Amino acid sequence: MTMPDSPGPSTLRWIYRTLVTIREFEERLYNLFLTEAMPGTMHQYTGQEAVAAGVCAALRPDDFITSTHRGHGHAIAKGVSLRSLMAEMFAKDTGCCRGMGGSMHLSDPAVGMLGATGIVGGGIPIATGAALSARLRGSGQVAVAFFGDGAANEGAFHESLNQAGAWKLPVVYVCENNLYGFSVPFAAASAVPDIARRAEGYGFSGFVVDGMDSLAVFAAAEQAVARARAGAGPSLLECKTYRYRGHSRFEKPTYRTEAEVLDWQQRDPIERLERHLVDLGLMLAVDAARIRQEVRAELEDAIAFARTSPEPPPDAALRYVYAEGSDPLSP
Ligand SMILES: Cc1ncc(C[n+]2csc(CCOP(=O)(O)OP(=O)(O)O)c2C)c(N)n1
Ligand SMILES: [Mg+2]
Repeated sequence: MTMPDSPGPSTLRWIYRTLVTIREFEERLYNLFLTEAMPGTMHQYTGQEAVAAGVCAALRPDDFITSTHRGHGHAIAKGVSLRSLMAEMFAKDTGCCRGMGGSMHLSDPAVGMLGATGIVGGGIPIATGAALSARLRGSGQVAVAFFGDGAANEGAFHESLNQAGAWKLPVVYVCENNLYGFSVPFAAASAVPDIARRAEGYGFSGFVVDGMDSLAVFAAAEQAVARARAGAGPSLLECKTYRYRGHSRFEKPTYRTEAEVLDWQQRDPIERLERHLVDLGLMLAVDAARIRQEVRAELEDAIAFARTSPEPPPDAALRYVYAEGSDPLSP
């Protein structure tokens, strides 16, 4: 990869604020799930923020993303409102999926967020299809599939990459290798250490990226998106990253050591960008505290909105399953 220009001040500030918003959202949600009646479970993105923020900073508002079971950060970075996200967590009618999706099924087509899914690898063919749609419509849009290291061992990953390579589709595959699929270490599940290498088998390039460094992610994403938009086909970015919390809400990770967690926390993406912005003179330490307070106030507003929102009406349980007007029982 050639080195791109470094991002301008407004992009840097946007990335920083997005990192902080995702982190604060997850931390607040952790407590809400412990103390309030929130249905379902959740998988937290804490630690991996640089990937969602760095990639989405390189996208246009009308570009598409697909996400995973660990999707809160992707939704925030692509522009889903905190109010509609929080309301969705509370299963309220004002949620982005009318309270029927919950943490694992977030979507908002208006901002190009095509959906999170509980099916590991399920978003990869959807992003590939969105890229084909963009190609057929000549819209110039790019699609991004976010997925984990575990998903890279699913058939859907290989089928999608093969098709996208053959048709040079405008898609960027972003693998967040956080070293574990549930409790299974990646090294035990793959004969190759770098998922990025698999792209070669499908006729395009793969890159290993420091997934704790939002600017490294942004630089790699910017180039991959430019290639896709120019008709040069797909790319695979493997972002090496780490989740600070357990796999899901209740899990206490027994399969990794405290020392490993602490080691990754030394590379924290927020502190790293904060230092960089201070060095550039774009931010003072007091600005960091102010931004955090502003984000916390936005979150409290979103929580109050969610708490006071109505529940979906009972008859809505039968809606949105089949296309309106169709009768699923008739042949
Ligand atoms: C098709 C499918 N297989 C298995 C599962 C169970 N499952 C849920 S999350 C998960 C691990 C996924 O690991 P990875 O893709 O690395 O994502 P991470 O949780 O690390 O973000 C598994 C096996 C599932 N939901 N869907
Ligand atoms: Mg993983």
